[in-house]
Amino acid sequence: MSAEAYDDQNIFARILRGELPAHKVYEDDASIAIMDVMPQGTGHTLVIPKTPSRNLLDADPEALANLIRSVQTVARTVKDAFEADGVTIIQFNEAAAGQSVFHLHFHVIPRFEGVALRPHTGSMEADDVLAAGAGKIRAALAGS
Ligand code: DGP
Repeated sequence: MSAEAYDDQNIFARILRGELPAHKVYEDDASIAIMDVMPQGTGHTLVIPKTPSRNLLDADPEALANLIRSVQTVARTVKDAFEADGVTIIQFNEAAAGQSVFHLHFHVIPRFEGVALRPHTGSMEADDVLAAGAGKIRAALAGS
């Protein structure tokens, strides 16, 4: 397999197939959003397309266009849900750039004045904290 091939055994592909659990907060025809288990900040959410691609570089442009709409929806929702001052969007392409799961995804991270991001792929968050955050996002989506 070449370094740039898509491997359908990656963690997000398995979550999309329902083979692994996740705190899912959003779903539409093209994407899901789940809580990141190693959050860089409160409410760190991942938006993941259902269409397989390794990252942005090999993604179908139409799928990307659909995905960015979901990213905007989730960004607006998490900003409201956590009463954040801003939202950081991050997306890594290949290991050299910091990518560790090779299925395209966007990081959506609520930001608060004076609060720095925690390290990328740092420590695992407690499951009850993730569940509570997911509940807030679902409630905000239901109210929007
Ligand atoms: P990256 O590929 O570098 O953009 O980061 C992948 C992110 O995915 C990282 O923030 C940690 C997170 N992550 C890794 N494994 C899992 C998992 O099994 N479930 C969830 N929800 N997130 C994961």
